[in-house]
Amino acid sequence: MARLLQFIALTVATAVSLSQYATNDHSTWGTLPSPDFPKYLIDGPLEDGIPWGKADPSGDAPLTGATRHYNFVVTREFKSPDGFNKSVILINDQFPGPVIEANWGDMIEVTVVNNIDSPDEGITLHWHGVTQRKTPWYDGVPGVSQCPIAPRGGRFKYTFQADQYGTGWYHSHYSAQYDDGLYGPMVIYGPLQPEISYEYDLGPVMISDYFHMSYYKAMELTLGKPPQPLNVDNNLINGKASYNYNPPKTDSDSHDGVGPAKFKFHSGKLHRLRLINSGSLLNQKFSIDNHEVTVIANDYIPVKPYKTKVVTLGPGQRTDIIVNATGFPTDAVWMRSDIDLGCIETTANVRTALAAIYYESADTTSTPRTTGTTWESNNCLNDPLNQTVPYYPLRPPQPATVQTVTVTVGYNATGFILLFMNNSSFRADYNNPILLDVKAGNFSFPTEGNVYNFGSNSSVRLILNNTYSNPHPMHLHGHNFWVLAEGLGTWDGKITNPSNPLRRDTHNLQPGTPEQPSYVVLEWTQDNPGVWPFHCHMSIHSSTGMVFLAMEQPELIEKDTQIPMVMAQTCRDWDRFSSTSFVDQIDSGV
Ligand SMILES: *[C@@H]1O[C@H](CO)[C@@H](O)[C@H](O)[C@H]1NC(C)=O
Ligand SMILES: *[C@@H]1O[C@H](CO)[C@@H](O)[C@H](O)[C@H]1NC(C)=O
Ligand SMILES: *[C@@H]1O[C@H](CO)[C@@H](O)[C@H](O)[C@H]1NC(C)=O
Ligand SMILES: *[C@@H]1O[C@H](CO)[C@@H](O)[C@H](O)[C@H]1NC(C)=O
Ligand SMILES: *[C@@H]1O[C@H](CO)[C@@H](O)[C@H](O)[C@H]1NC(C)=O
Ligand SMILES: *[C@@H]1O[C@H](CO)[C@@H](O)[C@H](O)[C@H]1NC(C)=O
Ligand SMILES: *[C@@H]1O[C@H](CO)[C@@H](O)[C@H](O)[C@H]1NC(C)=O
Ligand SMILES: *[C@@H]1O[C@H](CO)[C@@H](O)[C@H](O)[C@H]1NC(C)=O
Ligand SMILES: *[C@@H]1O[C@H](CO)[C@@H](O)[C@H](O)[C@H]1NC(C)=O
Ligand SMILES: [Cu+2]
Repeated sequence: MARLLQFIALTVATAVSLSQYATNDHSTWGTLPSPDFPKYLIDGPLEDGIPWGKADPSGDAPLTGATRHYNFVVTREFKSPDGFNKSVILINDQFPGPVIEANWGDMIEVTVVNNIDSPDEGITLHWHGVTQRKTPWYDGVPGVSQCPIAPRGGRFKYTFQADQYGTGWYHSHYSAQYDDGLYGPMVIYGPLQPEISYEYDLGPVMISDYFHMSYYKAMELTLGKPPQPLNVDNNLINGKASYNYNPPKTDSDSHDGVGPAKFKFHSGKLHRLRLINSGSLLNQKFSIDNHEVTVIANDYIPVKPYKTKVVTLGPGQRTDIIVNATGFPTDAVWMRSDIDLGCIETTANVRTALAAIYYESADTTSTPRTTGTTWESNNCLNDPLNQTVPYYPLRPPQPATVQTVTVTVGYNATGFILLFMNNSSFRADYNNPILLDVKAGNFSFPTEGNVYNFGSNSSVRLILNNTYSNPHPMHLHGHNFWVLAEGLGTWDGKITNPSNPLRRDTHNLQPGTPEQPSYVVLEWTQDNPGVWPFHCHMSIHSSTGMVFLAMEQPELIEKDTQIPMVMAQTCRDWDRFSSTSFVDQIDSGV
């Protein structure tokens, strides 16, 4: 299965023929000078020199008392991020969206206004990896935790604690809408492993596979009879790429030489980069030519630092790295991310996302001439479980309940090819969020809600059995899970690093077959009452139903939590909108 893939040197035009406004509007991601993010945000007196004080780095978030306010106005505009003119979604006129910054323990308040009107569509924002403890209402999943925010001025304020620290992102959870650009990064400052230090924080590096067609069109093809495989048109870094096919493609609606994202390195200094796979489909292999990188965190979990040349990122995953700028002051090198096409039947016009890194004395109008490193496709897995060890150990308990769920591909009653979890393909009801039903004491969920009631069990162990020949970056809301084991066939019951297994919020499950399924064994503690989606983060897979809802401590949701007024108001607004406009829910809805 593993194949040795050689990088092909790509020709990239140096001429920049489109303005920043034409490609990314007001966004400055990927332009020089590189941002230098702070180590923490200062406001008010600092306890012990840092806002989170003496909080245990592996414990619950402290309460800093600070609130970070953001206003997001969401619109649709024609932009040409890679030279191709497309209707994309902007936040505050930016593609991709602006950063949300907070210190660990702060409150974050984001007021979202949906000004989309061409065509009218709802939106939600999900804060990937934030556990939303005590605020399950603000998880941002339509039909699960809320009704969509109605178009033409609908407004919703999300309020939640920055209860994790490190690198994250937010994105729409409405259909596959984030493919059109409704996403952005989150940086939450917090404790750093004592042996780690760095001089510069270059901030988020968002890597996105990218379609020139709209997400809606992509879903139409995916849900066609028969389904059409998708072609990935480009691979963006911080919303930028050149659109120079090799051989060049003549396309009446495209321009040459938009130019890649740019970053600055300072020779001899250590730089932190916050890698995010914000794409919808493909596994990415990230590297920096002629440089080794040190991995310090996966998702929101710090790990024992280790060196590598290539970082693997499935959609939804993040990896924080430290890079020593060991080159000469005049050097220019490529940062690159290769699509791993080894385990999925998608085609791609562009395999490699490129961004230019210029050392302090390099000519920033020149094009780097470096070549990439080689990597081996390991069946779309992340790094081996025994290599990635959480820095702050946490031992999983004996599980209170163990469940197996099997992923299959099949037909629904009207003959569409969909994905099934234990024989049931998920579909959301935008007008009837399950969490609000639970709060109202209504437990008669529709079958296609795929609600698994784990009740008051203190912990859940899940064996996910995959018979489908695609990888799945599996993501659980509301939790970091332990990854106890992974493999092909039947789990032998052995746990990797039993006293401190890998933890994160998204993990790649490898492809399987009906004869030899692949599996991953996950576990989490039930310390967060809510209704938490567990789903594949590839948008075509969650859109075709590869989702279940882990219902946790429903009796506590019913009795102990205060539901904000805005939840019912948002549903009333959505009901009014959807009663007068046809809502074309083309897919599972999430
Ligand atoms: C992009 O396409 C839209 C719709 O066809 C058009 O109105 C707009 O002028 C185009 N923009 C550019 C830069 O070509
Ligand atoms: C970074 O690289 C420089 C050489 O360019 C070296 O002198 C320095 O010791 C390295 N720093 C670390 C922390 O490895
Ligand atoms: C991890 O496991 C693999 C396969 O069992 C083994 O070859 C490798 O040496 C192990 N690595 C570590 C760091 O223990
Ligand atoms: C999935 O199906 C298997 C086999 O029928 C069953 O044992 C298991 O309980 C089901 N999982 C859930 C969460 O209901
Ligand atoms: C089958 O799936 C398609 C596509 O999601 C959907 O439009 C159709 O309503 C589904 N049919 C049934 C009977 O659920
Ligand atoms: C799914 O349905 C098939 C056919 O009815 C049945 O054989 C199989 O056991 C079911 N699988 C699960 C996991 O429930
Ligand atoms: C309970 O929820 C179901 C499914 O969402 C809905 O059809 C039903 O009308 C609800 N019942 C009540 C009494 O609200
Ligand atoms: C524990 O979870 C199982 C499903 O996995 C459920 O059937 C059972 O009722 C739960 N137990 C309690 C005490 O909630
Ligand atoms: C996993 O899926 C395969 C293929 O459908 C099935 O034979 C096997 O029983 C499943 N394993 C479990 C533990 O459900
Ligand atoms: Cu998947």
